[in-house]
Amino acid sequence: MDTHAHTLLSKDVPSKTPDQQRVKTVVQDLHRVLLDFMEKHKITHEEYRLATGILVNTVKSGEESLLYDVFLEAKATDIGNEGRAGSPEGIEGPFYLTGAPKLNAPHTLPQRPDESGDVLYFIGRVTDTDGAPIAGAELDLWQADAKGQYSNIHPDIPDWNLRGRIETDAEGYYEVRTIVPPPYEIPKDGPTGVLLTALGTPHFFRPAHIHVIVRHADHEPLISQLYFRGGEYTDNDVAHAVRDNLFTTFEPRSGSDGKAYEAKYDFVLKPKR
Ligand code: MBD
Ligand code: FE
Repeated sequence: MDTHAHTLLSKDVPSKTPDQQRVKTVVQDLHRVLLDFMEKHKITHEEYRLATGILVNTVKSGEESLLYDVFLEAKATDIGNEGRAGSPEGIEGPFYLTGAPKLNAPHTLPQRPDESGDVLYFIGRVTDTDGAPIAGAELDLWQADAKGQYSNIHPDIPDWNLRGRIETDAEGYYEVRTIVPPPYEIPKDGPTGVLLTALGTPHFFRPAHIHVIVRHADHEPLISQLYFRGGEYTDNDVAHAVRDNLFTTFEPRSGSDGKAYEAKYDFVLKPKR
């Protein structure tokens, strides 16, 4: 990861101004928990400086979001999913960028002429919580290439490669052609990898996945991340973010010559109040 600018673009200001009493309550409690923790373990000044150094290094290496997303994001997403109407959310991860190109039907995610990877058709339908189809819903998609790298983040990939925005048709259906992504390996040599090593992680992988944010003017946006049934590391994701209701049905696409697959997932959006 080499770009602080892109991190700034995507993780800029919170969309809502946080409630000041809520901020005070949770930050005070976090502070107390950390002080209790330091007392419990008799954290020395040397250890304290090591810890602040790790946080500084995450920023220097562009891993500040990666670190938190690997260790903490799934918990926030689970809490948001408690009692939630409509489809569950999945973790966003560190690599979302606003402003991906809008694509016209038939949709194909931007890719190099010789893009590696098996062809994948990602298809499904978007409905509301009453089952009514939602026409013109936007799916803002991003995924890794066959080497497990994301455009605009990792070097030597054309801008916006395997990132794009598509819309559902009049009956709420969508279809986009892309490639089957591989598992994603957290860099071993950055601060996140060093911490995982210290914890004795058996591997550094996340299972293959497709990221998508589904939006429609009259509905609440949905941040999702879909996995492939039977895929490697779906049982032991280093970010602990796989949930049973985030699997696509993944199968060979019938009638197509060569290797092609179809992954299907239907989204349910909840109306804005
Ligand atoms: C990813 O692609 C991702 O989605 C997360 C959560 C962490 C690292 C890489
Ligand atoms: Fe990802």
